[in-house]
Amino acid sequence: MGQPDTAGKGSTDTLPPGQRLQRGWPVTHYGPVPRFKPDRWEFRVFGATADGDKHCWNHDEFAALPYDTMVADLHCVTKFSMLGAEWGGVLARTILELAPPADDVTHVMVWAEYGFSSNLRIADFAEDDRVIFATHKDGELLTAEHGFPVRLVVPHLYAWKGPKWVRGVEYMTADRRGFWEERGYHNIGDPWREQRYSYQEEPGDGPEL
Ligand SMILES: Nc1nc2c(c(=O)[nH]1)N[C@H]1C(S)=C(S)[C@@H](COP(=O)(O)O)O[C@H]1N2
Ligand SMILES: [Mo]
Repeated sequence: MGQPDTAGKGSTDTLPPGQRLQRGWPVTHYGPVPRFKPDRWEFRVFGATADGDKHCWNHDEFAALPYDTMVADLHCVTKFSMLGAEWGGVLARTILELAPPADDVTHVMVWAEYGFSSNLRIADFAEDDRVIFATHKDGELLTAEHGFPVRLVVPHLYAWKGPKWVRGVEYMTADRRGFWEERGYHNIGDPWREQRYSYQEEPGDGPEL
């Protein structure tokens, strides 16, 4: 994982190479902002689960899951960074406990509204104890443009690895590229190693394009 090793320590107060500090919090995404429909919303964990079953939470159930906070920085591959936000929500670790993956799971695909997706190695999802399905930032509910009701934050990877408007997690026994990873961004996306583009990938970093 990235350098320096910041797991559990919150903001690094330093910028990864090539990044600049952004004042405020810009909105960056592809496509329209989805409208939240509470009666149809569910958060699904599916694919290679340990028990072979799908696990689903409706919005009330998801909101009742254990709530944690953590501090993390956000680094957009287009070179702006935001430091030191406090995110609140459900840790990836909690989801992994409630809906465990099968032993042979190597990657996850995080799915969002409109088919947006991002793939992560299981270690990137599970081993940094700050990976969080955030519902809040700095104590306030997320706004629609920033991903309400749930967005993923993966502090040690570029921000596209954290979909806004998350609807589910697919456990996978082999790697597959998500939305941006198919469209020219790096399969792993470590900002400390400036893994921005897929042409920088080395053998083993990702499936054939
Ligand atoms: N669903 C979805 N999530 C997304 C994106 C997107 O296009 N669609 N863009 C990503 C990118 S590139 C960035 S930098 C962050 C930006 O989050 P923000 O708009 O809250 O700053 O969202 C990420 N999550
Ligand atoms: Mo981004």
